[in-house]
Amino acid sequence: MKLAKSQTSPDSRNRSTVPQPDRKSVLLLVHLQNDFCPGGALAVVEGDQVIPVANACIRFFTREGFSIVATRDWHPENHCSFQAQGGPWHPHCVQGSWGSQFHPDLKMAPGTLIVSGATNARQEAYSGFDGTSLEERLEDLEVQTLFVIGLATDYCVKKTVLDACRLGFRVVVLEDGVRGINAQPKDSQKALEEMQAAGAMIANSTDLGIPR
Ligand code: VGL
Ligand code: ZN
Repeated sequence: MKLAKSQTSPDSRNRSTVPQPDRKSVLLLVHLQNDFCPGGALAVVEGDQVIPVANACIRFFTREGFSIVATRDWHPENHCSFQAQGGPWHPHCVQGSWGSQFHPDLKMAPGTLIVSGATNARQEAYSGFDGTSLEERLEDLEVQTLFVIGLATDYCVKKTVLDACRLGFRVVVLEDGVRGINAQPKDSQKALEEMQAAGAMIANSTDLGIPR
């Protein structure tokens, strides 16, 4: 029997080209912390809108028994990233502060591995791999593919994804699950293009067949 063309929706066609999560995948949640959401010290416009996307992915990865890792920006209060020390940013994500806590609507799953970054006061660190055990932890889990959600697209998401590509991981950035600072209006778009040029795939959480 011949199938009518209309039986292949654009959505299902796209889905087949996006890697689907499996046992060797990890959901990587980058800096879903209060200070990067509206009301926070370094608020990203619509930063909180990625939380429901993250929650849908968390539910799916948890149900399937796949790994989840959450990075957090975790600065000592005298960090070189802050203006008082000559850095570019207002103080944010100071260890233990309200702003450093994960967004209250984030449904963090038990067993989520938390990786704290930028803990060395004298060193800026935007990538989750920089000065952390993230690479070793992913290797322990035999991870091949990273599905990435988080804040901010043009800083920590970008640097983390570029490192992951360089380290040989397959990387899928979920575009509906990231938002950027956009100090310059097109920074987030440029960041996505840079990540794609480095080998990352840009997809949508709806490409993963995750129920919403
Ligand atoms: C970030 C600026 C300063 C980020 C962290 O998470 O993208 N941006 N610290
Ligand atoms: Zn920071």
